[in-house]
Amino acid sequence: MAEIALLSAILSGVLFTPLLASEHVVDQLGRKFIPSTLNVKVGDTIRLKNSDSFAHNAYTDDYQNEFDSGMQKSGEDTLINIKAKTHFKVQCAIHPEMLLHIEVD
Ligand SMILES: [Cu+2]
Repeated sequence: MAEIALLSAILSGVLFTPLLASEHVVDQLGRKFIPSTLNVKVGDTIRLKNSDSFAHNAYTDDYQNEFDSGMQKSGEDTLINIKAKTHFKVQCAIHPEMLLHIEVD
């Protein structure tokens, strides 16, 4: 019976999904998100780096993937956890020209 429960858990993706979750890296450099578009999956993480010599404050208005880095100093990393299947934008509160499109499959 334990084998059947394990097998059905694997088939339903309960155990499989975490193994497939991956981390994507996006840099903030020259007041740009690099890359500026990204395809990810629910459960993935985006590591947002800051290679500029000044601070950024990345955030999104998307309520399903709510995120606000606060003041992110030069050289610091911040993580975005992908929770919902949607297309959303990440912007910088300090530099309005910065735009990152994230498509969640
Ligand atoms: Cu910025």
